[in-house]
Amino acid sequence: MARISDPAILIPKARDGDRRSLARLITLIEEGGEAGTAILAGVFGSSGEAWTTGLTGAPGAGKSTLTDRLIGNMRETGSEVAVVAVDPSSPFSGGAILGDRVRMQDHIDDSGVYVRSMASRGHLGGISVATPRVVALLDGIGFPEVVIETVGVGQAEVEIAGNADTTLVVVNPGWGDSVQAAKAGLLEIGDIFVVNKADRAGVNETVRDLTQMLDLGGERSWKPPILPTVAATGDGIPELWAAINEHRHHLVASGKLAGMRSKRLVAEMEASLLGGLRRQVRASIPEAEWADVTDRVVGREVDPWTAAARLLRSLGVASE
Ligand SMILES: Nc1nc2c(ncn2[C@@H]2O[C@H](COP(=O)(O)OP(=O)(O)OP(=O)(O)O)[C@@H](O)[C@H]2O)c(=O)[nH]1
Ligand SMILES: [Mg+2]
Repeated sequence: MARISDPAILIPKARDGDRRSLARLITLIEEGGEAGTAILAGVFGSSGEAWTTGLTGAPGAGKSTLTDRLIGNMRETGSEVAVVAVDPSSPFSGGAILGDRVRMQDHIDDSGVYVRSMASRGHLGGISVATPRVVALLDGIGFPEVVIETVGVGQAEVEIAGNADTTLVVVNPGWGDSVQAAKAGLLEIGDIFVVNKADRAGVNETVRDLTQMLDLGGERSWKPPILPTVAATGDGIPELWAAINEHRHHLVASGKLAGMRSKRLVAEMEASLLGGLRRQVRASIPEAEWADVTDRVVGREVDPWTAAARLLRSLGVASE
């Protein structure tokens, strides 16, 4: 049987809770192209309602365990939850560790929880391109809560997490972890800092270090709380859930949410436009010409800037 790719069939089925149709829609979006765009157009009208919570932090910091706990809070009101786990797949890991990253133990049999893992380097070529689209789909399909788990190792992963409405930065006790978080650019994007594995030594020091580093960032209208948790036992989770809701109310009441979401829509349009142009430009240079030009650049016969300017001129595009 041929696989169905018609959004007009798949979208209503996915809305009715058919997870196979939803999985197919996500795959089509990951593959890009017209089918993906048609799907996004089909659900856009009913999107903009989901709350997205991003969790990022070093490998093994406890993001999945925390997510598992938070799903419990989200499910209390009956909200369906979708979890997107973004794997910073490298040629070395090959995404083989995906399975372990996303197992949501406590909710494995709950049909109201949908978990999907995806590679941050997908078919669309660029990094992290598909994630905001998949989140838009889950939103448009009707999930009121969407959780994005990313390993905060690279800029792309940090960007993905920073695209959430509420971003949790997860660190562990110990000096090294908060310094690593700072180096990875996580201090800027955190709305809430979680010091998980607070059953270990060094919690107070880590809270103090984070407080100091965040103070260096200057005054902000939202002062990110720093909360110790033990995800393994549930300690500190009620406080974390309260902080997430507080942040949500802050964004709504201050009017910042509307501004943030407007910016995100424009950024998505721009990213999509530039992605298309990049592919088109590259595709319109014949392979032989590309090989010839790169050979001459590598041979230092021509500098890379002049070579690019000539190529652009030959395509009728003004150079810089
Ligand atoms: N001692 C202790 N262990 C914890 C705590 N929370 C999680 N763990 C353990 O830490 C390990 C990693 O937890 P995960 O939730 O898989 O961490 P993660 O950040 O999702 O890991 P990756 O997705 O691989 O980056 C597991 O063995 C957990 O049981 C905690 O609060 N205390
Ligand atoms: Mg994980």
